[in-house]
Amino acid sequence: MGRRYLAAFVAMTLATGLLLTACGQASGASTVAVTETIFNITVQPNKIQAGKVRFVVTNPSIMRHEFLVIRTDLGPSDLPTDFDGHVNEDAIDILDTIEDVPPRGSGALPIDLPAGHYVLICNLPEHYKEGMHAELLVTNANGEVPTAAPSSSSGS
Ligand SMILES: [Cu+2]
Repeated sequence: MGRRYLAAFVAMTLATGLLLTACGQASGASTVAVTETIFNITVQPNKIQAGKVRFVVTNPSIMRHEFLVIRTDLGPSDLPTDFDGHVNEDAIDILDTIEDVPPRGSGALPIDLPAGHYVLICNLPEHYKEGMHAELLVTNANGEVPTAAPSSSSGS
């Protein structure tokens, strides 16, 4: 008799569990929910505090995607691209990647993010050019988003 209710309860718990772990499981890590579709990326929230971050990337679409975390002061659509519309991965600062976010699947990426300006993209052929890019702001203790450190241009 109670079986049906139990099943419904379990289903509900699983559904809300996603939301709850975002806040509950805390221990300092913030969860950023990313959704990759054809061809768009949404980020929730798109402004967080520096520190441990867990990206949970969901792909409800029927197409494979990937997920790149890039530190840059450039706008989401202003990254340097090759002739074929790829972002030139040698010319940008990639912090980490999920190589494969399967169709109707998901992936998770724990990462430690310093304060700064980030762009999240999918760099499969044409995907970036078609609009798969989004912005993420990571604030320091003062709530500011510092511009990139005097970084990669000063090669030794
Ligand atoms: Cu993609």
